[in-house]
Amino acid sequence: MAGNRTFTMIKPDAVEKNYIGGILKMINDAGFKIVAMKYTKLSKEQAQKFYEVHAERPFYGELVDYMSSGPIVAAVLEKDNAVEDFRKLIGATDPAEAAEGTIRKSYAESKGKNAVHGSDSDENATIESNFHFKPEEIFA
Ligand code: IDP
Ligand code: MG
Repeated sequence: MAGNRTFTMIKPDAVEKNYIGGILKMINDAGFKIVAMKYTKLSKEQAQKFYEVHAERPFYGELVDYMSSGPIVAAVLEKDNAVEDFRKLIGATDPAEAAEGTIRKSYAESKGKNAVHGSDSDENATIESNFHFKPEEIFA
């Protein structure tokens, strides 16, 4: 059975452009409840660890530099079928390929600077939520 939580970050490009409010509105309007949220900044070491699964990919260095370049918003979201439904809401990695009405179509500028992160499995949603939040910081 699919889990009911996912993890997101509003990435530095979207924070810089004052898109936090617009993105959170799309998230709420799509039926997700925010159960934890933090305005924070990743150190280079934290970004390296968070994106460790991509360490062998050619864009890893660029991704780590970018994700540690400015503040982000990290959040845990709750909804039935959260992981799959949130991936649909954010759209394709490359905004040029993202469907109308998705967050990346509305707010992302490029495949790298793509406005939001969304977990790709229930297992990773738990790992990524635990990376940013202690259990007592999540209020369901
Ligand atoms: P996802 O965020 O849609 O799950 P992934 O393939 O998991 O996409 O890649 C993680 C992140 O790495 C992307 O969101 C994006 O910020 C960055 N990224 C992916 N592909 C590229 C690329 O070709 N060039 C630069 N950055 C990339
Ligand atoms: Mg991914």
